[in-house]
Amino acid sequence: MGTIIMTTDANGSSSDRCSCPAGFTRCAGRCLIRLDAALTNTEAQSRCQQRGAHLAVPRTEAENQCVIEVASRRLVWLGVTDLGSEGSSSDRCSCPAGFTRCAGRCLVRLDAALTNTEAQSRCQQRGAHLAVPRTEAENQCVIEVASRRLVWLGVTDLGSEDVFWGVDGCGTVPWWGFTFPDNFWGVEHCVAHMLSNWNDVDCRRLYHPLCQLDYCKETMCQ
Ligand SMILES: [Ca+2]
Repeated sequence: MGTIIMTTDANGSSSDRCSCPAGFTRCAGRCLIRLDAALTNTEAQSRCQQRGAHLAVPRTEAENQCVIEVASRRLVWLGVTDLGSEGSSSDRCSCPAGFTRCAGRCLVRLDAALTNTEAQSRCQQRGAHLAVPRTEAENQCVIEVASRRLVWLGVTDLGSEDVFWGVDGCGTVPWWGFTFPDNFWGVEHCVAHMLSNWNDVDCRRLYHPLCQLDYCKETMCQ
């Protein structure tokens, strides 16, 4: 028996920044992998969480086809149980250890001070990406988890000057501070979250990564 795990931070767009971690297959906007160990359901879920993922929960016909493909005729665990209440299913919308669940996202602030590229890479090692808040509630979550530190967000205008885009391949809803973005000295193409606002800054500055997992998203650019 194998297991399937899935993360939701890939996206159907053509952006090459929107890719799956090594070993995962990208399918219908998800990242899937079947692990070869034969495990109980609890062990399987735990193994997925170690990779920043969770047992797969297909919600569309396309996603179910992806599971069939990646399962490759093996018996696999899905992340659906009625352990919470007999007869009802739950997809265990929970966050991995260390992450805070807020507004349907899982967020964690890492303590290292890193460049934007290093910070994104550190998040990807946990199956996550730099945070891209899109609603007032999500911005409040960022403020809370950042806890008055300067943190990197997953938003840049590296693709096209002054067109700020999420590293998850989706557009953004900005919370710029007064007079920002100003592209100061012509080198500010990354976004840091400072107190409650966004500021465009040089990508080489050193801030804390604020990583986000999108466990409970129903659609990719929600
Ligand atoms: Ca810029």
